[in-house]
Amino acid sequence: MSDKIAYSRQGDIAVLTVQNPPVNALSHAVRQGLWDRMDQAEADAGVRAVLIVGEGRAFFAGADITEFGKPPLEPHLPDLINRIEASPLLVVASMHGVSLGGGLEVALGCHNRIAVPSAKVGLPEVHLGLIPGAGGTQRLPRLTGVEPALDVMTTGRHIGADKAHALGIIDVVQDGDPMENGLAYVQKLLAEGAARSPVSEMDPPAPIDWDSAFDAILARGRGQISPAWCVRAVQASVEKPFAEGLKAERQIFYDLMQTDQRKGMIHAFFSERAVSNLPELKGVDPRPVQHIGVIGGGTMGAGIATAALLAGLRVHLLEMSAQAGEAARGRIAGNLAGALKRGKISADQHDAILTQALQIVTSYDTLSDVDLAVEAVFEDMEVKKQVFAELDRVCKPGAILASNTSYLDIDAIAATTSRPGDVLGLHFFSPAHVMKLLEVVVGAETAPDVVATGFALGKMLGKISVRAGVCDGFIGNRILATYRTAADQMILDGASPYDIDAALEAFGFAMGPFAVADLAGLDIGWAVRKRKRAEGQAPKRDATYADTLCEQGHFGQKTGKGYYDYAAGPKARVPNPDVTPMIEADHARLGITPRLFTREEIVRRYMAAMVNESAKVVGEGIARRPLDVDMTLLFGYGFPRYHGGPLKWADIVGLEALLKDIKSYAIEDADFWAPAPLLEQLVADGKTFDDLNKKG
Ligand code: 3H9
Repeated sequence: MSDKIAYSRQGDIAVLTVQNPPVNALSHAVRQGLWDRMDQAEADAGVRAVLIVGEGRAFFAGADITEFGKPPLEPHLPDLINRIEASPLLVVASMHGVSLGGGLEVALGCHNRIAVPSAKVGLPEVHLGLIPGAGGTQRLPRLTGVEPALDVMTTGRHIGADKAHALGIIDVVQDGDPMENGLAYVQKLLAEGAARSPVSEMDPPAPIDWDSAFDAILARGRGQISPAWCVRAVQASVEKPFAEGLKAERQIFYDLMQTDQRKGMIHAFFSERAVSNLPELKGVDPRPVQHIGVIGGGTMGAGIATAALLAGLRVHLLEMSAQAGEAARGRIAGNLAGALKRGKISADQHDAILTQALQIVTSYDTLSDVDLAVEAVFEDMEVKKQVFAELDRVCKPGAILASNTSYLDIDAIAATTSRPGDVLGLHFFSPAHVMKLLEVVVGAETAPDVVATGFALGKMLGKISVRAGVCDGFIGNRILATYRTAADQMILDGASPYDIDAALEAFGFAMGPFAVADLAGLDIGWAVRKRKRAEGQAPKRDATYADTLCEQGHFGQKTGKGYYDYAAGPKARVPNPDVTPMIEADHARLGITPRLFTREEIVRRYMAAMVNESAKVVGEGIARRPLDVDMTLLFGYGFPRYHGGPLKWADIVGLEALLKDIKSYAIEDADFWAPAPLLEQLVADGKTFDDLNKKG
């Protein structure tokens, strides 16, 4: 019999304790164990009730995601839950930690539910490209009504015990030990002679306008389909008898299981966790970091300082003058006010951060005690070198010196110090207290415990940290530069920025590249292009329409105009009519006859450029694994999660066909479209990018 479920007797109560660390996922062994222990309890003379309780961190975190995509093994979770619910014994769930997905569905199959106040429940299957598939879409609406149930399952968010109680999901919330609470609750129910109350026997809730709800949720999903399908499953709970509703849910769940979106999202789930799990850091202890110095209090420096302060670190922020320091304090105060408003910190924490944890300083000498200093000054090698010379002079031995540069050579920066082993890049994304990505850029001399500290700091700040090697732009900006160039080249060939944005927004990006450029500020790209031209690295057909926009003072949203006109507000963009003539001037200058691009062709070229450069980044060891690229693009560049990342997407659409496309584009521009050797190798070997992830 499965050792995942311990069986014990407490008087007339059989206690089933789930022991499947780390999070009690409902694996095959757990399902079988629960089934067998239910049989045992029903055959055990004198048992009148069953208490199900989880050991360790959770009640249940849901179905075992590692089993998805493999042939399902009996007992299936919906059958197990039906079996629990149909038991003649009174069955009670005592919940703590999380009860998610199938975990909540098990609880809904029990006759009563008690939870500790810190418990959280949710149906997050949509984040895996699925819907709840073990009765959640049928039982939850019977308890809460349709709209709250749809909110829970289409957002996938976790709900605290009190809210869940108010919604009718949990019967009792009580502080204390889940086992003791559960036993006392079952005893009380038995003493009161409480009848079993299967949720499936409750009346279905009132209907809503299903088609409008489906359409609205589909539109909100930006191409992701599973949230909308929750509506159809819940509709079945209202319109069909329970058993038929379950069948409808099962069919939708099964259909979604076959989709590429499910594959992409499950890849994202595991990659998000694997990305900071580097074999080279096994057994390497990070250096302690409690106190950091931030050099520069502009948007980026203030964002980094905010992230550190919100994580409970002390921050010395250095600015060049008292006035600039006050401006930086204002930016941080603004960020913290936002955190207070969103309930991320209390009023007391907010005040303590501003009065105690944050110090604005104007002299490098005050940084002598910091554990780590990160500079976020102007993106210029000479300026960076001066900053590092000062940090090298004042920082204590063992302090880590980090640069937030987006492009510049960390090795060259490190070489100007007496301690290159203590130097690394920590590339945050703006706004740094919001964006999840952190590139930990490892130089040739960076010591392993310094790398480990970069990852430990990322974890403290709640970031997804990715290891990157040194090259122009590291992982993310290097790939961005290439697919942006592909977009610019398409414009030269005849596509409009608006067609390109529309095609990529339909692909699932929140914003197309030209809307993003407007948001980030067109001056950034302008500076890069000027630098590249000065270094002799201009593309063969060098477009100038974007420079013309900048020369006229249009830097995007911050000046009210860029590719789009924002006169009616940042969200109400309309194409800027001045842009098309600028592009036409490039066509005339370069002697190009523009041609039409379909949306499909736009996506295909843009993605081919992204994948090809990504493969080069992996092949050169700048990213260690394909999943490192996928997570960089997902968390820093708005890549749609349901495609899993560019290299997962490439695996799904097929590498051979992609390589064929790239070779056909190379006829026009052999340098830009030179196929990545790694991509050619994978195609020759009949392998996928994901095969390289599995090697670890
Ligand atoms: C479902 O239930 C479908 C049903 O409706 C129908 C079925 C028929 N399975 O995140 P952490 C692993 S769909 C397998 O680092 P935390 C995770 O990979 C499921 N493994 O910890 C990691 O492994 P490693 C619906 C799982 O404290 C380790 O546990 N449920 C599962 O930050 C620790 O995880 C969900 O979608 C799983 N279900 O967060 C919940 N869950 O150490 C998904 C976790 O090797 N899980 N692992 O890297 C979560 O949201 C978070 O993991 C959780 C813990 C909040 C539970």
